[in-house]
Amino acid sequence: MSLQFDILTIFPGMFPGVVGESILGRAREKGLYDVHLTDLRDFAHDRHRSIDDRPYGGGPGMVFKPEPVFEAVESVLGRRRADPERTRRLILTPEGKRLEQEHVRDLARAEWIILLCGHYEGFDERIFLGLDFERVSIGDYVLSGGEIPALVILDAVVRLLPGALGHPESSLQESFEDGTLDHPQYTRPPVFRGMAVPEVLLSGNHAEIAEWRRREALRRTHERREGSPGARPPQLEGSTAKSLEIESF
Ligand code: 6GU
Repeated sequence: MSLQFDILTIFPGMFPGVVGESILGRAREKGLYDVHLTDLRDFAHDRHRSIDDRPYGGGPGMVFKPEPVFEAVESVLGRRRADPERTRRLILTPEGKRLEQEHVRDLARAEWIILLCGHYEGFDERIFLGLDFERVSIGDYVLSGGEIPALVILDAVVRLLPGALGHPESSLQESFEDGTLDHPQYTRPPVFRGMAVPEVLLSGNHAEIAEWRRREALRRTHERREGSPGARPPQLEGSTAKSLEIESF
């Protein structure tokens, strides 16, 4: 059963390049998912195809009008049947709940994901009141629109679909899946410009390698995520990451 994305945007041209390449491109060729784009301007009511207007009460910027957005959403909803339990409606806005890997895992279980991309100063509030959408942000910084966040969600979700990655374990061993960042990786040569690969990785001792990787992952998580909003505290199991010695080259 393939996952269907519907993306509602005023910039449909931003999507085909990203969707056609790399893991997203291969997964789409394999039929693991598909994307349907809807141009919000097709639902404008005037000959200038305007979808935004000045805010009541004054102030800078423009606001998405309710009529084109409601009609575009209703048109998309009318086009297919899906289990409502497995249908997710997301509005991309910096005021949304910050996206985390746990949320991505949950989205990967859906059969239909509708992404509505915002712009300007935001949406007329009646869009939130009248349409049942979750507000999602991809982090605490401001982007010029919801298209790149929609692509971020698409990428994060599709790579979790069974068959999207070369090795089924790949997505389980990486950052965030167990609440920690990934450990350092090395490949050949063993010494590059005076920097040596840590001895333990060349030892062939799988237990010691696993232990080293676990320790390094915890240390990175501690150093880079401790105290930052949204970080999950690493499981330090008897030692503190700070007291671990820095491996030198
Ligand atoms: Cl979802 N939209 C915009 N415009 N900016 C953002 C964002 C979304 N998430 C983080 N910054």
